[in-house]
Amino acid sequence: MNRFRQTIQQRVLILDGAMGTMLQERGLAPGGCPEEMNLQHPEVVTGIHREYVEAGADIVETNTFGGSRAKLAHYGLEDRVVEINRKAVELARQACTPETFVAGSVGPTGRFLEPVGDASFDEMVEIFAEQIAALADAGADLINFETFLDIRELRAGVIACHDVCDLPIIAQMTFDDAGRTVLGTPPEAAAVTLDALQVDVLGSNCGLGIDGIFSILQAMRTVSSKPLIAQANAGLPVLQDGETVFPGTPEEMTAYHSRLLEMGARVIGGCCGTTPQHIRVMRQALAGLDASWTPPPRRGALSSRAACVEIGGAASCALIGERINPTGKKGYSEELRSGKTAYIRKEAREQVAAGADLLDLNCGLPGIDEAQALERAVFAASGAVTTPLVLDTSDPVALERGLKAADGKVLINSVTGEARSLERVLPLAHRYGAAVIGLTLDEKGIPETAEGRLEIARRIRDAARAVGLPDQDLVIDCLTLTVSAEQKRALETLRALRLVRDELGLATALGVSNISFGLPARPVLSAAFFAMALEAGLKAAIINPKDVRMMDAFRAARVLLCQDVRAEEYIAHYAEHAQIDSAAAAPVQEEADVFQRLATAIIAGDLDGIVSLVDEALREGVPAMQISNDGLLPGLEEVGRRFADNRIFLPQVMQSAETMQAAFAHLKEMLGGQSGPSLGKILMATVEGDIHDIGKNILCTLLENHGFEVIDLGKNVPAAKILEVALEQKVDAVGLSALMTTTLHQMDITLGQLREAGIKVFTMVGGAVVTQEYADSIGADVYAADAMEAVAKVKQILGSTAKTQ
Ligand code: THG
Repeated sequence: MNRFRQTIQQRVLILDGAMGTMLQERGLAPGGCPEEMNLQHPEVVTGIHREYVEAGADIVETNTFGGSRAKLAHYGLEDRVVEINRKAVELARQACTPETFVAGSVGPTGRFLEPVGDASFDEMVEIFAEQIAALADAGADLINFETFLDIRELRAGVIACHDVCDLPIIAQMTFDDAGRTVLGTPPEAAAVTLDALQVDVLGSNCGLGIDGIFSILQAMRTVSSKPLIAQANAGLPVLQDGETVFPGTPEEMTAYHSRLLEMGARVIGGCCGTTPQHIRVMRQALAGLDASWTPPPRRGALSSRAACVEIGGAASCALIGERINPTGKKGYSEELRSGKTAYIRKEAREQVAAGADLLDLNCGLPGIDEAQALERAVFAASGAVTTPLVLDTSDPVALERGLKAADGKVLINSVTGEARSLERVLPLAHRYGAAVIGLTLDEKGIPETAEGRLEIARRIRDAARAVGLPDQDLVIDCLTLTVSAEQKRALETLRALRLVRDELGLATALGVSNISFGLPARPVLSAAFFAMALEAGLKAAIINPKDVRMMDAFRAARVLLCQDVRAEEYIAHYAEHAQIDSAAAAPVQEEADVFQRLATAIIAGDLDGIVSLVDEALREGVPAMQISNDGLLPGLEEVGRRFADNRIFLPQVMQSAETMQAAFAHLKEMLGGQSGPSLGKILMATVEGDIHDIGKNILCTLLENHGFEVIDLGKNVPAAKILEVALEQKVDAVGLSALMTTTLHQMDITLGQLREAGIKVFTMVGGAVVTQEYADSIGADVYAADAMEAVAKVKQILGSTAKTQ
């Protein structure tokens, strides 16, 4: 194995500091070409390298940051690329010990790519290839891409590097304090894109101090399992007496070392303002730290310039908008012929607004230059939205043009099990850092059975592994065939989804709407099939997100499959006054007094935080009774009001109730098992013959939360049993629930028996089929439409009467 790759597995390496600022300090190259110093003042450059090596740097960087043809052209040096880069490696090597690594530094070209600028992608690749080949030929141990702002330019650089050598690659972008590069890329999107391009180490240099770089790496770590690099500036530059000064002390720069190591930073260096003294202290700080690190599991994801989307694994099914496809669309077809892009931009925006996570781009139309059309489509869609793209083409030439035009990691749609397709498409996916949809068909067509499709999926998987594509970057399309032709095929497709998931552990995709070709009311059928496919584990769905039925099916299925936790997204979308109450979601303010914070925690359903909050109140000397009355209960009352106003819904009420229960349980424990004074004793039961108890259980929980003692007799409870317990326990109230019309009369019977036995308790009835009229007709004291209303009414009545009994 390569020495650098082996070494970063074993220990953390220190990379030297700032060539640029060091040269400036020596009064060299002010306004001139820093790289020319390699030729004019070689001893100064080597001297700087030597200072860093003596201070303990494991890696020194060549003085070639601006050593590309495009950059050197500013000084008329464009024909001396090889000479300057070769010399730079030699100068660095002269300062090295046998263990020291020489990293060839490569910076941006200063040119802009089409369509914004005039450089084509191929030209950009050539510019980088020339410089990197020179560095590699001269014996650099690795290549360090630094200070990139344009992710697409960096893509070109990394691809060029793979083209000309096998050297390990470090790839770094520079972010501002808002967490994006100047051209709009956040660290997550950068990491997904670079990870797919098979760099060895990724991270961030310059722009920020170590605290800022640390946050950037944290964000990168959420999506990538690669080793990381931190190359922070020595603090943020300040102007002192007309001079730029980097104020960060060596000690400040080492304060993050242990956290960086834990996160998997395997190279730590400095950027502007980092002196040999900084490197010396960093080296010492590293000595005592545990350098072992196990990479986290890989995750599947796609990216654009400005965003990334997880795919497969625990992620929700990704919705791929299908509408940029000329099938059956005359307007778009005409546009493809005339080279316009208005339809693409409009559909991109509308599909994303409707909920698309990814956009499928299909430009396949007979008689047009598909490569040019796909390139244009990629530029148009990338300009209109930030959604990652899916390139839908069977033409490898068009595919490659699209891959060059893309800013991030795209999904190729698609490769098949045919040898010819595998040979042409998979190497493109690998070279351009893309994921691939694999269609389960081959030279013999589409297998009838799910097992046949599984076999092809396995073959595609093996071929993908052979070119170095990880399983996470493969999505298997089990193929939707129209159900109107052969009805049993739909079930076979669904079975194939499960097989591919369970046998191969791969993510699956479907062109869902194909199911309904040739039948009326297509969305009806497509939506039902979609829901079934989601249950079978579908991870990417090519659909029309503007079709309300499809999105309805999606949101509903996510609730039923427990993917939309507490149905929050469902509620946010369908509730009349939409959005979950923002106050409930707002973080608890530190300044608020403990009672307000208790109330807010109950409203927000903060199950994780409530116990420590109760402890805090107890520590402040607040009596348990007051914690309950002035903190918890006002919170729960607010929950009731919001529920009544349709601002929140049952899942949130239950979350608040659980939080309340946790608070009470803890209070009780702290008080040595005593409960507080009860507001009254309530017997609760679902009547005989009825086995529904959800509503009753909710009410029991809420009543307990509000300080009542509840005796819950459960469901299917005979009148005699209710009578017996009511007498024995001397309850203050009896609450009865029924959810079926067939069991409603049991309420009448039970209340009748209570009256006959002379038990004068307060009675309450409720349940789906119960109405105020019915409650009146059987002589119940109170009817409540839901649990919250029941609590309010019970409190009103028992709150005053219970105490006098
Ligand atoms: N698997 C994969 N990719 C695919 C498919 C697949 N790409 C293409 C297709 N199938 C998915 N995309 C579409 C796009 C449009 C339609 C269906 C699937 C469609 N068009 C209507 C028609 O042809 O009548 C026009 C509708 C309109 O005008 O809105 O239905 O299976 N990997």
